Amino acid sequence: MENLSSHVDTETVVECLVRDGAVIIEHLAQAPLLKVIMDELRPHFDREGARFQNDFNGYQTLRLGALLGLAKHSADLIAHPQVLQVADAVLGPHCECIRLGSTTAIEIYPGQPVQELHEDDSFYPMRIPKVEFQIGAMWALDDFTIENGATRLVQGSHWTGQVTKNDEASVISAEMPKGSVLLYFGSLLHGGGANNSKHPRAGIINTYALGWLRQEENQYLSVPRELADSYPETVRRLMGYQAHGKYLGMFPADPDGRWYEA
Ligand SMILES: O=C(O)CCC(=O)C(=O)O
Repeated sequence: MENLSSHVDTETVVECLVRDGAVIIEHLAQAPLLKVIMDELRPHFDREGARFQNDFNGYQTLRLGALLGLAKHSADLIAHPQVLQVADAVLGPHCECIRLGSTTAIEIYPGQPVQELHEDDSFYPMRIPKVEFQIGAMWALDDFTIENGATRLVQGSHWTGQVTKNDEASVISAEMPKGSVLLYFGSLLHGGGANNSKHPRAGIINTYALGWLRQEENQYLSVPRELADSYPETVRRLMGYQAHGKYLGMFPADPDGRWYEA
């Protein structure tokens, strides 16, 4: 898997992603933005983060979902232009527009063992040859190291890739500096690493899916309408306030006026 610089062109990122199922772009977000987001998340993590603990998520891990309802500045990562360009390039040929799937903040504490390897898109009950349904963008809010639980993955294990699945021997760790983003296909085997350090490791995973698929998180019911309306148009469209093509999800206030064309 490649660790690319933030000056890389979209074509190169896509090439690596399609080949390996995952790719890192380093230093794409600046420290002040990450701090603001973490400050917004902190009270929610402390109040609610443990509610999501279970065998899969871990018992030494705090999690939060539906981030647009909790941390306004998470929108800057969700609608990061370089990430959206990659998502559009990969998913765009198979849909009219892409949509946000889920938004999850994950803080892995010391003592957390490895998470089971899994595919993020396994709730979709079928596959279409040569089509990836989803891309994940894992933002490092701290440096990600093998010691503190960097995301583990099986390079090439994606649906359109080459590697036989469940190959624990070929697991690699997505080590990356704070502010970097790991882009990976929804069908790629991956999971959180064990945190053997003395400090928590925080990250945010935003997923993007083909626009005609049901979104993993229901943005309409998770984010109050006034708050949704306060986001820039790109974010609102990603949330689903936009029909897919002329008919799917049509509604009177469609930003392209398609309700009246239907
Ligand atoms: O925290 C991580 O590094 C990955 C977490 C993950 O893949 C998940 O919870 O679905």
